[in-house]
Amino acid sequence: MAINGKRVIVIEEHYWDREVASHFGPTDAMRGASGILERLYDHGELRIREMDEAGIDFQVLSHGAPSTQRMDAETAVKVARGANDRLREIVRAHPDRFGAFGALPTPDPRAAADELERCVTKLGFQGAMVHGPTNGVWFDDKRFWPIFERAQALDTPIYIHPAQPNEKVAEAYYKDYLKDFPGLLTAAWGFTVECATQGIRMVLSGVFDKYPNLKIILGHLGESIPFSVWRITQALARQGNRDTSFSFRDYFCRHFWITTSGNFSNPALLCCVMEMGIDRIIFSIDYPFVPNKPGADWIPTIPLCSEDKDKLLHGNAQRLLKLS
Ligand code: GRE
Ligand code: ZN
Repeated sequence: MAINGKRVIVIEEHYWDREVASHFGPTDAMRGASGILERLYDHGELRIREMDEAGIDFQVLSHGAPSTQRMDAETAVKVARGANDRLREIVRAHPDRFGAFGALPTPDPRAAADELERCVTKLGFQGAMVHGPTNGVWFDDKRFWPIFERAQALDTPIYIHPAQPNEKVAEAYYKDYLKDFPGLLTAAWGFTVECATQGIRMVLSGVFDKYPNLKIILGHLGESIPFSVWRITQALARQGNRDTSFSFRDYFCRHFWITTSGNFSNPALLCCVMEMGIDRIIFSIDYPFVPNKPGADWIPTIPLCSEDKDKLLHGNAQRLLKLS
């Protein structure tokens, strides 16, 4: 294992749980796409073989979108618990190769906070992942703050992953192109717009003033926020806004970590390094939606020194997720 002699830890690597998936409609993205479903449902052999072929040592597993954000409260609590128990067994079968981010039943925020604690303290997970708004409610809404309070108390990060945008957005923004380019709704753009909005709203909500040690992870090189952080910061501090000394940048660079999932671009990575610093950037693939090989092949081409590559490929993840 290892690439260029370096240990490789990746943290946005998806699987599907059959019970969670049984609650989705048949139109959800990637259903039936060739090779993807097989890999989402492979929790061992094929996955590990493809990790070995690419030189990936350790995957932190998480459910692929969508997840328990789109269920009623009672169902979400039951399904998340079961899925997390099964995820623990997947990790237990290969503890040297897998870690986990749990699913949270955010439709019942207090239960979600308790489930986060159970994931970390009882199941040994590294944190949790949430996929898109919860039944249309953005994650920065105060009703979800008990989850952030618990995350801070546990010193565990929450990974905010995109999900398919809501139907009104899809209709207004994307519909006429979806027949030819269904990817526009998801990874090409729809995911990015919604998840970047989520990240920006988190900063505006004041949740980081209430919980000053709260840690958030965004994938896909920060859902494009690093590219725009100067402009966002400047525009939110112009006259007419609440507070002309408000610094979006300070909150973003203090509370957010980003991963390279599905975004293996040197110019984009260097932009992120320049805006956020190398200590907040974690290599990831987004398997199986993105195959391992292009990510592994990218590594030798990254124009960073060896020490910074160590941080990117394992050091930052080890520190944030308390991994060895
Ligand atoms: C992803 O994680 O990249 C993803 C999903 C679900 C559908 C498409 C997709 O989780 O790219
Ligand atoms: Zn993903």
